[in-house]
Amino acid sequence: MDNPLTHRSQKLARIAPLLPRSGRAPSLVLCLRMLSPLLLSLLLLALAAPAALARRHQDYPFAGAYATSDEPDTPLSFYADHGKLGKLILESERHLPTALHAVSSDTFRTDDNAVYRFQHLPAGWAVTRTAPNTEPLTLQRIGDAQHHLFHHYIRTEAMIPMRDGIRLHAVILTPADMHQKLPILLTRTPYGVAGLTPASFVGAQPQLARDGYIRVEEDIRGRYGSEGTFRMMRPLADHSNPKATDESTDAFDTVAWLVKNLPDNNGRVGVMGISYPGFLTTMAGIDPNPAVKAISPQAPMIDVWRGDDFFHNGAFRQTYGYDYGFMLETSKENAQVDYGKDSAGQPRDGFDFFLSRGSFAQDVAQSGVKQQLPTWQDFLNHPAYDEVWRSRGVEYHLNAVTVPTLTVGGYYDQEDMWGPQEEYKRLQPHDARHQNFLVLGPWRHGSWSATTRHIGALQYGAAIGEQYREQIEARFFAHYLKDAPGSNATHFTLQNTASFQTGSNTWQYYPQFPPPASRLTDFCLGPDHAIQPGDHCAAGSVSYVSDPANPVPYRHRPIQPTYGKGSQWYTWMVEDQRFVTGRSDVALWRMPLDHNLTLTGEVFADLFARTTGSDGDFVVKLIDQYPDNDPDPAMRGYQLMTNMEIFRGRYRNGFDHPEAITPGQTTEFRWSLHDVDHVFLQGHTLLVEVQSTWFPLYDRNPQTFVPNIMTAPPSAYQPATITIVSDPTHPSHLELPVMP
Ligand code: PG9
Repeated sequence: MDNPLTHRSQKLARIAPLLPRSGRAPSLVLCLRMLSPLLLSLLLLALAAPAALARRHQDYPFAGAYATSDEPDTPLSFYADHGKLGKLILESERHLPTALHAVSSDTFRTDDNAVYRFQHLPAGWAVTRTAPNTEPLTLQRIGDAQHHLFHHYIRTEAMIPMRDGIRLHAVILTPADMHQKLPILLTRTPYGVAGLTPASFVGAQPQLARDGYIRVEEDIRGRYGSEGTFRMMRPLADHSNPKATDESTDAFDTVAWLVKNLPDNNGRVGVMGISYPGFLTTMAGIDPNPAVKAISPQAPMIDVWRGDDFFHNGAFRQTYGYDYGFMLETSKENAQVDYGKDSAGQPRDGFDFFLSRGSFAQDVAQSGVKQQLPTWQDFLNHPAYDEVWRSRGVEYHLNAVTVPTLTVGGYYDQEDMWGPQEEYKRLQPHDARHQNFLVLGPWRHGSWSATTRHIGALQYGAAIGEQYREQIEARFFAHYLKDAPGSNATHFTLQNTASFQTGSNTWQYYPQFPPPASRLTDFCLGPDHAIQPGDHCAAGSVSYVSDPANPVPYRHRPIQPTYGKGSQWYTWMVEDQRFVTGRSDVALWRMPLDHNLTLTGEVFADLFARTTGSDGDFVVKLIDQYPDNDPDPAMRGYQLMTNMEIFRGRYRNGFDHPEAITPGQTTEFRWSLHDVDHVFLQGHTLLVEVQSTWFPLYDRNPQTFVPNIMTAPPSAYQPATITIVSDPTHPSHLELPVMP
């Protein structure tokens, strides 16, 4: 898309040589003689401009900056453009100035059919935006229009040869208005790069676009415009074989080609990406090309069996595995899964969709997909942690900080929360040169790149996405990549970890994560549903019946396809748990707080449990219950999860060898609920919930041991009574990282 600001400055540059160069001002008559009739008319137009300007401003009494109260830091600005015959221009930090089409005096349309309608309300001007497939949004006028700096990026494409002759498709944006050598910023992705334009770069990464980089995005093997065959999370090849290829060697070859072929690059390359592209970024840092000087893996998937997208501790993520496999492998381009319609003709609730089918083998059989999808086949044939999954585990290769690494993760990442935490932990012992950095915040998957002030009902009280992007990410890349880094780079001072702590709603900076002061402290799940600090647990037990025919939903129903229209997937981890608390199959323990309790570090669950079944799942949720008189009406009584995780009982003695549980025998299960940085405030209540289903996020454990749950017959699914035991020899407890 054109950048009108750049065009204006180019026109000025063309006129400039006609203006007198001497210091003395020429007479007006001489000047008029020098001018051609065309220039003369331009001059007369300019002299008349103030009157015209005033008139145009009157035409748009609503001109100004508009924002929602939720996100006041990212306003949209509307103003008259005098160079475009007074057209109304829309601009924001993320939106190149664009002329709108007038539909009426108060309604305007963009080229892609978003409609803006202005209204004067008692509180002032407001604008309502309506667009195809999105909810209408109303923004209030908060001040004068704001203007931003936009570089003039030129877009080109390339097919980049790899060492085995396969060519990968890339889109390249080069700033035409910057006259120094610039670094390259590369993202590799399976999601398609054809949509990369100057406008999309500004839209996705306004700070980096403003700082000026040669921006490159590349389709990985077998996806979109690239040649070759796609392989989901392609394992690392043997790098001693010069012909072997993987995502690491493809990154290496791409960087070599870019540095050699792109004019005016400064020989330094940064690699970044979120999620799958985050994993690809981590891969670019393994045996990296020497030109790679900084990487930022953001929400990287590190091990899809142990803690990221497809399984957690062996429990299969049924909706995600089904939907994502369909999306990536039924076509070379993204495909959208559909759960069909219910008997009333409404979109079918995913809860019913998966419950009616039973096991994952039934999902595959009834999917209507004719070809065998490789990843679905892997799920069916490799339910345990065997070589198929282990070979894809990136953690085993993270034994050197090869380049400065800024890992970013969300405490509420619904897809890859484990990956960034694990990547940082694996690299930290190798960080002799202080180049391993971590940023954690209460974000959902990748949302540090978009939203700023809130997630669901939870308000951060600050524009933390914006703060991260400006003060950490942009400075990190400028510091390590730019020749003349300017103010951005000189301010990159992150000591090791930045974490936005919820509860106190403050940024905290630690020399490492968890900080040295954090102490793992036991809290017993005691009798009478009470949580007791200390490791001497009083005797007692809590039982519940878990019935696979009536599983506990993991989020409010109806459940839409993961990335489908209106999907509530993105924020399910911050949903108010009151919708399941009180169910007879959800066990609950409480501890009212008469002081602030700050937890910073990793949380563990250590349960001693009996079941009448021969297999079973255990879900533990750590919850901050807000008081009924909380100052924020939306949070009164709210049950906010801070940590949550599942464990599939059959894997208690090793992920690679599933074993039946002996019915009636008290057995220990211990697993991580991941990192936290949260202040449970005085007056709040600490809750712990234990349940044995979390559906359909996780497939149901039949609770009768079968060799492969993916193909479990209907008869295997049986109710079981589960008892969480507490006594001095079986101290069911949580280990919480308490700060002094
Ligand atoms: N969570 C997605 C993904 C990453 C890696 C493997 C599979 C899925 C993603 O957002 O890219």
